[in-house]
Amino acid sequence: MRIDWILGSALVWLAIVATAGTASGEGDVDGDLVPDAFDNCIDVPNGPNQAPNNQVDADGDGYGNACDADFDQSGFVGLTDYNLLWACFGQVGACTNGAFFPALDLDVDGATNAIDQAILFTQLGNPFSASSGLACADPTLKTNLIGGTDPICN
Ligand SMILES: [Ca+2]
Ligand SMILES: [Ca+2]
Ligand SMILES: [Ca+2]
Ligand SMILES: [Ca+2]
Repeated sequence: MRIDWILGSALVWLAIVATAGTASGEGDVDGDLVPDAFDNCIDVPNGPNQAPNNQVDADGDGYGNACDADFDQSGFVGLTDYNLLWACFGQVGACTNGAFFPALDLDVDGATNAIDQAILFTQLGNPFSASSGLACADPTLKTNLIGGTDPICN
């Protein structure tokens, strides 16, 4: 009888721990109102309270603009990415070369400018390391829009 009681208590305790674990798994690390499991930039606020940058992922690779300065999908944020941004620097909307490239607009304010450059600088010279809660976001499967490949996540 006493063994049954202990076993029952243990099961109740396990249920409580499991519930707590589930709750923490549905957290929102960056506090942007998008649960981590659905957040395409887990560590960077880019949710409804950062409108218009609400999970915008212009190149469709599963990583939101807010954390994705790897424009050429090379797995590294380097000089090529910087040059792509610089080619459109100061432009509002479409670039003068006709290649509207909204992925360059990291803060999604409609312009490619010093704000976007500053965000890129925080990632420059490093392997792409953003975290996304989306299952389709795989750095080895990033899509090369420059080469014309269709997006894989949007
Ligand atoms: Ca986020
Ligand atoms: Ca992206
Ligand atoms: Ca790159
Ligand atoms: Ca911008």
